Amino acid sequence: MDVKHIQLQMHGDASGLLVALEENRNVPFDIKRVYYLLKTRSDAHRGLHAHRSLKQLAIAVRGSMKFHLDDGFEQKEVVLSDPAQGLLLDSLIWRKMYDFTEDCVLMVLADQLYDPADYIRDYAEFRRLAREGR
Ligand code: T46
Repeated sequence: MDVKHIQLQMHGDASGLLVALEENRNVPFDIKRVYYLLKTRSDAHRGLHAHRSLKQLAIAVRGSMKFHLDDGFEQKEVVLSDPAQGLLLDSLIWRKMYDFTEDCVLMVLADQLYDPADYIRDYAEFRRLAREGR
């Protein structure tokens, strides 16, 4: 599976660091929505779904967490722990998020507004759609 990371530029001076996110520049889509997950329990398993068409970029701006990604053929574990590294989450990728550190803040940029109809929550349906797409 081709897992795409985006390396973000850290602008730093003696007083601290800054990372800028710009649509269709370092973020490869129109940014329609931003949300973040925080205070996630370390034993929580979130996600457990795929999206029909949503594209997203996830950044652990603080702390660390893991993604289990599945494209219907292969599975991969990805650790996010670097605020200068974005993980591109394409459509039709089943994801589970887990192992959040207590301080973790996971920020996600999305190319669409929130739409519950875009979620695929049944793994068998996801796998069928993912395999039909190839
Ligand atoms: C994803 C992973 C990485 C909203 O009202 N608006 C929103 O934009 C979102 C994302 C969620 N919600 C509500 C819906 C639920 O009542 O927030 C609650 C928690 O959402 P959910 O259970 O979908 O959260 P996660 O952490 O399982 O998944 C989220 C995103 O939903 C999903 O698109 O890819 O983070």
